[in-house]
Amino acid sequence: MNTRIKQTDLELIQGDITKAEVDAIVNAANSELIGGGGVDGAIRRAGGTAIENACAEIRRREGGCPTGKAVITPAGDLYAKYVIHTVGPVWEGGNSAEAELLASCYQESLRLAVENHVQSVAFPSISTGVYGYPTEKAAVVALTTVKEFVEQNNAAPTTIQFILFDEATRTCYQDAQSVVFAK
Ligand code: AR6
Repeated sequence: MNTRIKQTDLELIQGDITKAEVDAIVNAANSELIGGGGVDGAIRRAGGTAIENACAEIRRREGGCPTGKAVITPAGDLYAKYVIHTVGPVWEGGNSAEAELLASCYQESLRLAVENHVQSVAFPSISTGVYGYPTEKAAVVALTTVKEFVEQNNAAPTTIQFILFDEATRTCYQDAQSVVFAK
């Protein structure tokens, strides 16, 4: 399902983000930038050592990446040119600024995309795996934040994809899309 916001096509797709034919893919990383499971493991396996080498350099230089922030590295063997690593919040019940931190992940990732002249970017569903953020809530935050960013930034990427791994996640994002774009 596609939605157009100003110059940007917003696409919800079910699939594997490592296969995305875009300029940059976003990784749901951890603060240490040390390879984990889920989408992080898949991206690092498919991208090869260039990603780990660049993450190691950021660890040495900056100590990692705080929750809600993002860093950018090359994408090694992937089709994409860049991986934008962002660190989502761990779900702790909803009263620990999880929504603000999750929104910040999308904002900071898109800010880095613009800075690096990225025209097309693909996001996974950040925080809704190992980090336990309820997917129906995360989907509303994700789509609202992306919509607002595009409305406020003329240089926003012209294609923004959400690549959702399973059908349940895709359904949550489609439902959220109906709510967010009905406003
Ligand atoms: N393509 C697209 N989405 C995927 C893929 C894939 N290849 N593989 C998994 N997903 P998670 P988090 C979905 O756990 O909750 C890691 O260990 C998955 O089904 O990857 O932010 C990191 O190192 C889910 O919908 O990320 C961190 O320690 C979504 O991606 C921690 O997990 C996010 O699930 C981050 O946890």
